Amino acid sequence: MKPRVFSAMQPTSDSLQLGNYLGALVQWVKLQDTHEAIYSVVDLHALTVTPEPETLRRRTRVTAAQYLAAGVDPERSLVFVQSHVPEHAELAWLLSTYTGMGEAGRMTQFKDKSAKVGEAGTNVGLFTYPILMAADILLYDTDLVPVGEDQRQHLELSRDLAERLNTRLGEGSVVVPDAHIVKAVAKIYDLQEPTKKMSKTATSPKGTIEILQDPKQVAKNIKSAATDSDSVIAFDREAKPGISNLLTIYSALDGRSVEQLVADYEGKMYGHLKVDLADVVVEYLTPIRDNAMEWIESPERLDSVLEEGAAKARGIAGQTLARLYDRVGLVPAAGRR
Ligand code: ATP
Ligand code: LTN
Repeated sequence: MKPRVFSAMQPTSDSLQLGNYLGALVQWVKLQDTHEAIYSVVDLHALTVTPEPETLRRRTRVTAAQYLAAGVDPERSLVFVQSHVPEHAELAWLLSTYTGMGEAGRMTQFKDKSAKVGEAGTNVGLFTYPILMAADILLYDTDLVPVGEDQRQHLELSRDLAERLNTRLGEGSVVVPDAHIVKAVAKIYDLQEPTKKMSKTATSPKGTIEILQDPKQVAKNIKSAATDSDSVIAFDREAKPGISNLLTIYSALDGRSVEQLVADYEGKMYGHLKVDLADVVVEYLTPIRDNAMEWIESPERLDSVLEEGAAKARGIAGQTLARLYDRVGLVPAAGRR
């Protein structure tokens, strides 16, 4: 039997951004060759930012379309919407009773996001978000979770919870998952503020490269990326974050190593590199965007992939939840596996 991989993204935007793609999605596609893969659009997580209902529905489908367009193959992998598998919310409740207040309170993403919206705008769902994420992972006896660097702490919590369940409820309760974080692309930075991570929900759209964006805008954003005032093309994360980020993106898409790119651009100006990189990115994203549009324009085909994915996911999730409900001492419900 192949080891299992699980990962997910929130439908919080009308397009994924290049960091989602390079940090996570590229790995998702690769891992299909060696793993049994399960990928979800986590709409319940997205509720923590209280989206408009129609917006959330649209973004859920658009996010799934981008998984498929990027190369997630529904013949080999399961793709489904989190809320279609009710076991996620059920296991999250169980896990919340195994999570310490202090433990949950240490999550830096909660601290950052709640600081941004202020106490009045912060809901309890934002606080328990990492517990729902642990439920997503543990339901599928997941071995490997491909994510970007920002998810490392959440993954640690999932591992701690898994180990705790195995200690308290007996070995074999759940599989302890490993994070799969590819260092070179684990954190793609904002083009305008290259010390902050690129994000779908960034305040300045000029700092983001969106997968579904108009190619002209993509090129414009790259050409106006913030770089330092000297003009030597070199990789130095601390001293030259802007150009280093562009080199990282360039290398990931073009196949040349960062060292090779630095050698190839010796004596050239930042402008040269930006113009070339804009071409590379546009050329790379065009077929993905076209493919995503095809999926978006055939919602029945997309929904049928999601329906089949959810049915199969429920089969696995139901077994895990039944095992854990039994081990914690719940009386089995009639008709429940
Ligand atoms: P939001 O702005 O809604 O927080 P996001 O753009 O940060 O969204 P997520 O849905 O939180 O995206 O992340 C989906 C996946 O993409 C995760 O595995 C995450 O680690 C990865 N990821 C997100 N941003 C980056 C980035 N800038 N570089 C590398 N990986 C990233
Ligand atoms: N929190 C993740 C999204 C996410 C996830 C998961 C990732 C929810 N559940 C399970 C991997 C495995 C994020 O990227 N913000």
